[in-house]
Amino acid sequence: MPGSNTIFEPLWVDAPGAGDEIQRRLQSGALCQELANQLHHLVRHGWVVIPAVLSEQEADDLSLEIGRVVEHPECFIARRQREAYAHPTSDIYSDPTMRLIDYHVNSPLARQAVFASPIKNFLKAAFEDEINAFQCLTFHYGSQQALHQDGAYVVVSKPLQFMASWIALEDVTEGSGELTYYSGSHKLDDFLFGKNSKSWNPSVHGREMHKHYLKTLQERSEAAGCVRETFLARKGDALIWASDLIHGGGDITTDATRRSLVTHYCPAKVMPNFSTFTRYFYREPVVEGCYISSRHYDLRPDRRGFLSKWFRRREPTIPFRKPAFMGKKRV
Ligand SMILES: O=C(O)CCC(=O)C(=O)O
Repeated sequence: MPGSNTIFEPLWVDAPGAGDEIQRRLQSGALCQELANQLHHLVRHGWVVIPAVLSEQEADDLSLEIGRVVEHPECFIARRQREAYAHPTSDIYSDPTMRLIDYHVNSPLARQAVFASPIKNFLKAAFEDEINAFQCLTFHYGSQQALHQDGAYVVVSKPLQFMASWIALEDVTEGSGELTYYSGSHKLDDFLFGKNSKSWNPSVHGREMHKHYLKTLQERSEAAGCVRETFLARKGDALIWASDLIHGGGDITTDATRRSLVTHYCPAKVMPNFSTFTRYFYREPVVEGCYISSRHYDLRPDRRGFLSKWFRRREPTIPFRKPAFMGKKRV
């Protein structure tokens, strides 16, 4: 559970007594043994590995497809961390700071990965609700992102009620900027920006407070006895983490790529903050009980995209959408 002093409403798996509750659900037959083990791991450590959510072939297909986004740059969004949004150029395969944003909108393969059955079953049990995959990033290289908690930047109506998955699209090698995290750090007390915010708003809280926040994360984790670990994933493995887990991208010391897909999910009853300022907020159904939404694309059913030659050969197919919002101004 997050620090017992949290002022935010947790998911049941983050609440006091979650371990006992998992056992009760196991005994009543509401949870199978495998899910109960995964949930116990999440409760204790703030993260859990689910191996082989994608086959090698599925991971390769997705990588190949990502390798072709520059054929339709107008339909995709890329961004260097905290810089302006842009359409992708071949930089996305050479610049380690580049990532594609909301790739799940235009890719059936990404949607299948995001809602691969073992991930879907786990999140359904943890959320006790339908699932909304509301943000999705692809990485070609390690991000080298500083240690952080997602809630500082990913804003939803209940700040503790979302999770992330990290799916390896290739075997991860040492020195490629492996995902790194302080195990158990999701139990630290809240860091509050201002009086009551888990998210950092630069114009309200200022850059100094952000620097201070980043500086405290390692100190607080180590003072609490949390151990730093890395995820040396095999192709197709996934790691799921709780919103408050302190994590980031390790240092890159080799030329190796580290292709991966990262998704943020919330229960359907929790609202991503962008629903308050994009007039087109919509949850598009993908498979039973699973939806996607996007800050950047208008997914409403009457806003059809066009069928790309890419996807005509695949079933089921979806039309390509062009971004409606590149993050420059509010719509
Ligand atoms: O993949 C990484 O290196 C870090 C990803 C991450 O921290 C995030 O998406 O929140």
